Amino acid sequence: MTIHPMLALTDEVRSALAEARAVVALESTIISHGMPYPRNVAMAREVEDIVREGGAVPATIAVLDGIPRIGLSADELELLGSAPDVAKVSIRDLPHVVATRAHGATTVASTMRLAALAGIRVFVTGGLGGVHQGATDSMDESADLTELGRTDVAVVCAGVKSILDIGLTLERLETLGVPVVGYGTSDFPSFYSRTSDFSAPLRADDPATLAAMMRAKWDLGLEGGIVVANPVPEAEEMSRADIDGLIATALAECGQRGITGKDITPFLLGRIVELSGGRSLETNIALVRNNARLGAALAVAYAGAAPR
Ligand code: PSU
Ligand code: MN
Repeated sequence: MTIHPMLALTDEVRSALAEARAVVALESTIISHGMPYPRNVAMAREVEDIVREGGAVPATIAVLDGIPRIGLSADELELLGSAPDVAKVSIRDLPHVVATRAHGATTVASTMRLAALAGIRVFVTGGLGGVHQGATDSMDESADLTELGRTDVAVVCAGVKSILDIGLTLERLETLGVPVVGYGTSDFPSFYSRTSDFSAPLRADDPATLAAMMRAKWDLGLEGGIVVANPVPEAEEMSRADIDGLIATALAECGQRGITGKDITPFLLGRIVELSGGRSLETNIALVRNNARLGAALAVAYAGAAPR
């Protein structure tokens, strides 16, 4: 397949795609706005290694100097994780960051779109954006949801955090026609915890089933993504009682300080790390590692199953 001329691919990613080998896209907002430096950069490198160990090629996606990059060098990862002028770039922000030749870290939504442009169908992240608490007034819904409704990429995540309204997020995904699959679980996970108040709408217990779902969806012409909700490993999970208290405190502070829009998620994540004494960061890193292992296995299964 021909690669979009505005994208810059690393040699590793370019040859993997040319040979139809397994490739896993990774997002960059989680690096720049989701975790503190230098743990963020260490996490990003480690996750790339996990994907390689799983037999796939990692493609961390970001915009540098206005150029959408599919795959980053070690220096580029460092820049992204440490430079203060890296914008959080969702779909609506892509034209500006490209036109002004700026740096941008891509969210789930914009990473999905760039991955699909490059021909990558499997994407690993930590948590999805969704419908925010209080959205009936604020109308604050992440563009991650609308993107899942239209772009053909399977997204491996650890479910949805209760900084969001999990029930409304699941409702919106249903409306958008997005399959939401619990991996090895019938519970819908809530990022820091293996469960939530909600069941997973669908369940799969092995990568082959997920890969077959991807083929079935797109062969039927059903455009859009699939959410693979992979619960955090038991040893690393936080109790819902513990985390819900911290989230409530952080949400109240967010309201008091008048933080709105795209700044809400980074603020809440940072405050939860502080309020938990660093515990939530360890859980966050553990779940991303776990997602990278599954994402690699899924990309390998899909590459094996897919005549492209
Ligand atoms: N959840 C996390 N870490 C993150 C994000 C969400 O645990 O870094 C980021 C992702 O990039 C996600 C974005 O796509 O936040 C959603 O932001 P918004 O609600 O502004 O679309
Ligand atoms: Mn928003």
